[in-house]
Amino acid sequence: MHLTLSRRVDRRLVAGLVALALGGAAFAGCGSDGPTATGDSGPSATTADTSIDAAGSATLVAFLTTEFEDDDSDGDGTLDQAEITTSIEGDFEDSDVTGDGVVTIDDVQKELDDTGGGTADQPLDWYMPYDADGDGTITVEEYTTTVMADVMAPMDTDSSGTISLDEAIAWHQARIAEGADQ
Ligand SMILES: [Ca+2]
Ligand SMILES: [Ca+2]
Ligand SMILES: [Ca+2]
Repeated sequence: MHLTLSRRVDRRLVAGLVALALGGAAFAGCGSDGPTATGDSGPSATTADTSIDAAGSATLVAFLTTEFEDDDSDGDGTLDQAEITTSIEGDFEDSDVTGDGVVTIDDVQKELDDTGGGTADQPLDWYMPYDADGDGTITVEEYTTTVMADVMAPMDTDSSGTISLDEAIAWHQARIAEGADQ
């Protein structure tokens, strides 16, 4: 997975972020491209089904399939622990924009500088909820631990220790449905 920090800056996406994570592109596609009829960006909580529409779902599935295949380095159709760890560490490296081995508010600011501006004027955990000890620095250990606990473990619904594409899709669809509720 290649989730850039800029995607995570969107607070709605931060919750999951990760590995098979909330591809901002997929999320945005679901939210803005679908023929939702109302055209109203306000909370349209009247619809019983808050899940994404068919067009959005197809976008999500295509995105996740591509990301999944990238991470499934042995091509066996599941992500094992080694593949998951590699993916998470790759995401971390992508987030460490300054390349100093840790993620801090400086990385958020540099990402903003590189992608169109803005000021990182909130605590680090506002942008990236991985600073477990609250010291203003996200280490690869903190990042990996958080992602494993908050994303990978819940995603592995059959507790097989590996992630299937179906599990990844189901998890993301559920997160998006939650987002639509808010
Ligand atoms: Ca595999
Ligand atoms: Ca850094
Ligand atoms: Ca920390």
